[in-house]
Amino acid sequence: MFRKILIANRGEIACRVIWACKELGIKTVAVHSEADADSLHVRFADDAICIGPAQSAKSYLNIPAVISAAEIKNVDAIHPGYGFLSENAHFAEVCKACNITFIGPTPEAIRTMGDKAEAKRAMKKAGLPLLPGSEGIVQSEEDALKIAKEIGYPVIIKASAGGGGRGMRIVRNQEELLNAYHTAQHEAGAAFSDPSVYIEKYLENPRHIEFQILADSHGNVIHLGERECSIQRRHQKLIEESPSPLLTEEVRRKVGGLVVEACQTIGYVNAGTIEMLFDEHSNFYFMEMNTRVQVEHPVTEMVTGVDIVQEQISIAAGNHLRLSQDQVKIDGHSIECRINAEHPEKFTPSPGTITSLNFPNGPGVRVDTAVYPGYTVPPYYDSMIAKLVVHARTRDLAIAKMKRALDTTIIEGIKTTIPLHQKIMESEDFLRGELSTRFMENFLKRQERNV
Ligand code: MV4
Repeated sequence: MFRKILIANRGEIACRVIWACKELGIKTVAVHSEADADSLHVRFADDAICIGPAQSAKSYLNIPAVISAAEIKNVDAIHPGYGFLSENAHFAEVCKACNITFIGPTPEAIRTMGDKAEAKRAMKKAGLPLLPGSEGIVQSEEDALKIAKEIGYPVIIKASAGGGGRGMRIVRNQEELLNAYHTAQHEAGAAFSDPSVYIEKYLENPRHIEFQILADSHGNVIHLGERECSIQRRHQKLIEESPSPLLTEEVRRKVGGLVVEACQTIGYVNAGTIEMLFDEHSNFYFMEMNTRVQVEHPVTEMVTGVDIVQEQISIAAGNHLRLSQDQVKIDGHSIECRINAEHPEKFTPSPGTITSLNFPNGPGVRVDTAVYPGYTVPPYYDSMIAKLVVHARTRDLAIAKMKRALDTTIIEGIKTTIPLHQKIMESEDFLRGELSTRFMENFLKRQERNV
């Protein structure tokens, strides 16, 4: 096992990784920007080092600064968390060249999955179903017109270097296509310095369901079931749950088996998430693979009892998975609400000082956070300040517990998304488990009518 790990991240996920290291008996080194000197991850780590000014580009994204910190502190490995350098293939390569273990997949796997068109090609070859669409990137206007005509409208144009919904364009008829094609290319070029786009059939009302997998370096792969992530706004997830209210045990077993086989085929190692779209008939299609630990990993931990971050570390140290597929049992139901420092209606950031704070607790309640009373939420980073996670025997009981958890949370001094979550927990569609990617759109429309 490793002796000492550097955590190349901040906030709740840096704390989460430190929890795992402490339980595994591994020493930790925190890195922080000048704005984060008073952060909890700095307090909880055994050692800490400042790597630059507040701006992420000069600190948490600064590869030479992170690597220098790792060398100065003589660590064996780096855990990248999510965001920042976690899906940067070049960073994983630099770690390797410096004899530091990157806790994650190989640079090659990160690179393949980072190119969304390439990822689809690889996963199709490995046996996962795809939506009808272009094979790889669209090369010309003629190509775009021909593919769209073949698969039929509506279609969606996506940036190959994008992912998570940035730079997408829905096209409803041939007249709109070329305009959308050029706009999408332009946006992709500006945002990712890569104008490549691909086309696929647009599903009107799909569900976003993702499977968590774990793979060791000895060829063993397991899945930990799925997470339902359909409740999103501006392609930011708000609420996630596991299991999905839509999947039967039979479908879970079938899709789980397929994703495990696909990951075995491509030789994937470490934790990964297979994002799928499901239609109303439980047809499913591979969309993207995320090669990092995800924000919403706790709901999977709650229903399986598996510590995903500990497994990531153990796998990176060359150990075998600590459980087999038969030992994975999905027990009860878990829901996560992401609490953001935002105006709950306008969704604009609300940084500032937390003057009063109480988090819920009790059986089946987990809070992943890095804030404390008197903490000032800086304006430089993501606005998520806490994840409220509950676990209960059934979905209804989990919803009741989440309502109670939200009602007993106090965060004063800044605005948060708690009031929004409280309303969603009361909404008919949510209670019925009628979730789709249209959920928030419909919910917000109803809200407007009611005020
Ligand atoms: C789609 C889609 C419908 N058809 N792809 C991809 C990334 C995600 N953030 C949005 N994505 C979508 N891809 C096809 N072929 C619909 C969405 C989508 C969506 C997905 C999940 C949750 C909310 C969403 C809101 C709008 C669109």
